[in-house]
Amino acid sequence: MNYPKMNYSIYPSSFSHWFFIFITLFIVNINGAKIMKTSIHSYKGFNAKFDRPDTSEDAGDESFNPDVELMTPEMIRRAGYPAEAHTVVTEDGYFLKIHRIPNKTGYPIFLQHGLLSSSADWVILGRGRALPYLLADLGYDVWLGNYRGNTYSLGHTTLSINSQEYWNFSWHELGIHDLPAMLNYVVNYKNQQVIYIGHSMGTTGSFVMAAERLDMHEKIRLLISFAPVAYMTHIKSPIRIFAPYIREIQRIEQYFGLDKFLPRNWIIHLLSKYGCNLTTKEEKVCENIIFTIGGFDAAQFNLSFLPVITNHDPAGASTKCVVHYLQEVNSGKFRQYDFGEVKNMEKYNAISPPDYNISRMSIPVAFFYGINDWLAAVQDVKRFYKQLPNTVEIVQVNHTMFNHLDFLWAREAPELLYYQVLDLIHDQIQGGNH
Ligand SMILES: *[C@@H]1O[C@H](CO)[C@@H](O)[C@H](O)[C@H]1NC(C)=O
Ligand SMILES: *[C@@H]1O[C@H](CO)[C@@H](O)[C@H](O)[C@H]1NC(C)=O
Ligand SMILES: *[C@@H]1O[C@H](CO)[C@@H](O)[C@H](O)[C@H]1NC(C)=O
Ligand SMILES: *[C@@H]1O[C@H](CO)[C@@H](O)[C@H](O)[C@H]1NC(C)=O
Ligand SMILES: *[C@@H]1O[C@H](CO)[C@@H](O)[C@H](O)[C@H]1NC(C)=O
Ligand SMILES: CC(=O)N[C@H]1CO[C@H](CO)[C@@H](O)[C@@H]1O
Repeated sequence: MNYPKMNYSIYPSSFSHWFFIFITLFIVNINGAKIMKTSIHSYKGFNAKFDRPDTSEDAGDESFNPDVELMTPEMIRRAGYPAEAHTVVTEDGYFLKIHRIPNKTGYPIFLQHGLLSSSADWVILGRGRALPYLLADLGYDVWLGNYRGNTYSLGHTTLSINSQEYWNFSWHELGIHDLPAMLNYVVNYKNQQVIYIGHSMGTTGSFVMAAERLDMHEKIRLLISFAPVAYMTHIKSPIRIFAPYIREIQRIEQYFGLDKFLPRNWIIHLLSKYGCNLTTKEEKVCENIIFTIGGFDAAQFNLSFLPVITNHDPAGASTKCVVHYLQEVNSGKFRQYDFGEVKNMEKYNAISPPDYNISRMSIPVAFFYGINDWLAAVQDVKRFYKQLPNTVEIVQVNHTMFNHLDFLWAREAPELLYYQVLDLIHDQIQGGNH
């Protein structure tokens, strides 16, 4: 019998793609820190520092920034504010930590971090500059959420954090489980509505919640979105080069269990303590690695925060969160996770995943975006905003280089962004008291 001629080879034709992606993911996930070490290693003067034994670390070492080792509540206390930590459990069993700068009589404001981030990132700018402190100074009750899988929210009622099942979530689950669990806790605690401020994946989760959890609508006074991410068609971040290979990435993820994206480990830890305390020129190396994904704005970034930031980030996330974003780059839609046709049929009873129903997102929304943002591109942000049914305002930050991370760490973030946000919050709360 004559079989149709096919292009047989030992490897499937996509093998080289596969291989490239596997190696890249492998490097990024497991050995990323080592690569950093190697590249920085080649800089003169680094060896002596890096090879210094790790034992001398804190005591009497003047090059050590005290915020490097601190947990969020300790950073808050060091800045002169009271701090609390509250634990909640989600419907699907994940333990989450909410940090709080309490004010019993204050209106509750809930802040939610983005991808590979944690509550610590909100307070890095320090007293008189960081948004949580500005809010606390005005008498608000400030709550800082932590998504599952980050440094502070590791733990589950039944699953081990080393299991694949634990890391089996995308930002869909963050939106339908994590945010409702944390916000319900705050709403019940205060017996009051909350104002929500999200950054990056903190906005994505809130959009999922607004579309899927209609029971949450009455509990949230206003969604304030910094660098809103829903549509991703126009992202400029280099991570978009992975988007065409997303199917392969998912397959590799299945086989090799790359379920946890960019884990924190001791090398990153060590690097952040000594590795990034180099000359200004050498510090650029560290900068580039951290800022490659989000874009960089040298004028707004204060290098003295670098050791603190590298120690707290990346704070851990699931590979599925990244994969779900890359699916959006390809599809041009804001929709649920794509499991592949067979499993989509099983789960959604359709070949493609369903779109999130934007017309249902009736919580009032205010957008703030930067025009140099590599992840939340202006076209995507505006397209999404126009479709939302209940909008308050959309504001372009008045700075040509303002990027994704400037929402947290820009030198002039208070002047360019936060003061305006404080006015908006004030107006909203006053408006409701008429
Ligand atoms: C709480 O906020 C009020 C203003 O709303 C302020 O007068 C009070 O001092 C604050 N309390 C604390 C403990 O900061
Ligand atoms: C991950 O979750 C999906 C459903 O969301 C399920 O079909 C799949 O079996 C899970 N995989 C693992 C490894 O738990
Ligand atoms: C950078 O941060 C340090 C430490 O918080 C601060 O002392 C310094 O004034 C900041 N520099 C600028 C230019 O903002
Ligand atoms: C989206 O939500 C609106 C309002 O609840 C509803 O009328 C519409 O049928 C929904 N669309 C889809 C595709 O489910
Ligand atoms: C934007 O900033 C420039 C200078 O940095 C200033 O002249 C201008 O008035 C600002 N525009 C708005 C709308 O605030
Ligand atoms: C930002 C920072 O910690 N800089 C320190 C780097 O290390 C030298 C000594 O090696 C210190 O003098 C700097 O203060």
